[in-house]
Amino acid sequence: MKMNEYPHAWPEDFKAGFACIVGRPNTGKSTLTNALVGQKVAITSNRPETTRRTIRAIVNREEGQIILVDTPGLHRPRTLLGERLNDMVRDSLSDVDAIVMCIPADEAVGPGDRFLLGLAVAAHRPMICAVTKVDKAEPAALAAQLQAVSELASFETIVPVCATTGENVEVLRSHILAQMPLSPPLYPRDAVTDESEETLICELIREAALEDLREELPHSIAITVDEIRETDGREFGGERGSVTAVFANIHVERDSQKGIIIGRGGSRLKKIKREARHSIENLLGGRFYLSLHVRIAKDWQRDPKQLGRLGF
Ligand SMILES: Nc1nc2c(ncn2[C@@H]2O[C@H](COP(=O)(O)OP(=O)(O)OP(=O)(O)O)[C@@H](O)[C@H]2O)c(=O)[nH]1
Ligand SMILES: [Mg+2]
Repeated sequence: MKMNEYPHAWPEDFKAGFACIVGRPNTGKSTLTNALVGQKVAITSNRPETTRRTIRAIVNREEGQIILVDTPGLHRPRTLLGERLNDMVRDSLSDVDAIVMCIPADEAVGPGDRFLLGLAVAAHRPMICAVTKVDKAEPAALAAQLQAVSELASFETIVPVCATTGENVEVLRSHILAQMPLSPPLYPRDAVTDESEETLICELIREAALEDLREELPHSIAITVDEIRETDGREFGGERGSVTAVFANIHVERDSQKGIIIGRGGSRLKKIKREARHSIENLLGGRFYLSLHVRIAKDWQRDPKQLGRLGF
């Protein structure tokens, strides 16, 4: 490798490009994205349809840079929101240098995978298959799944991977990088995402709010931010020193849901605040103060006007 003479030099054979991560809901796309980056950028949960916007997360290596595009899980839409989420997946397929399709090791390949595969094939990009959650399958079942996947399409490569233990994550990273074109770095080489502070804050608040929720409630939650400003901690009765104050709203669809989010004596909302602040400080650094308001946006998932206001 011959370095050029600039202070922020990169090798002449440096590669950089985009790879989107696609798959059915809950297949481990966002967990895998974070594992590939080596830091939590995308939110995750054990509920399907957690990811609601494409999130760019950046993998930096000596020999290259991969901009991962984590996408919502492709599913059969039941609401206008669902249709918008699927549109995001379709759009991202056409704009990348490689497609990483996630199929879990512990679930049979089904019509949802085949439908997505059809879209991916039509995008004419190199495709890699990540067989995710290998810790959840016995060796024989995993072998059968790898066989089934290999018969599905002509993937460049198939990598069994476990995002939670890190097994084979480096192997997958190298295979993705191999598909990237020769290019100088596209982002600063210490960046982990190019999402705005506001987007990341909204996502992390939603992740905290999703925890422990059941039934349809996770789908009913949306977050907006009214204001982010720098201030002194004493303004909110905290310690002296600079603090970023965030004023945000948690939108739900019904009055009964509002009560669940707030919890008895406000206990649940307090927990959401504490956990969201913790993860925001971890990702963005510095001290944060969060003010969260729970509001009702009736049936927003089906209402084009409200969807627009909530950023979809
Ligand atoms: N056991 C195990 N669980 C995993 C693994 N990867 C992800 N999970 C879990 O699977 C669930 C879904 O993970 P996500 O990363 O949110 O899945 P996703 O595909 O991004 O989901 P959507 O954004 O809703 O489409 C979470 O509870 C994860 O902790 C893995 O390698 N092993
Ligand atoms: Mg996700």
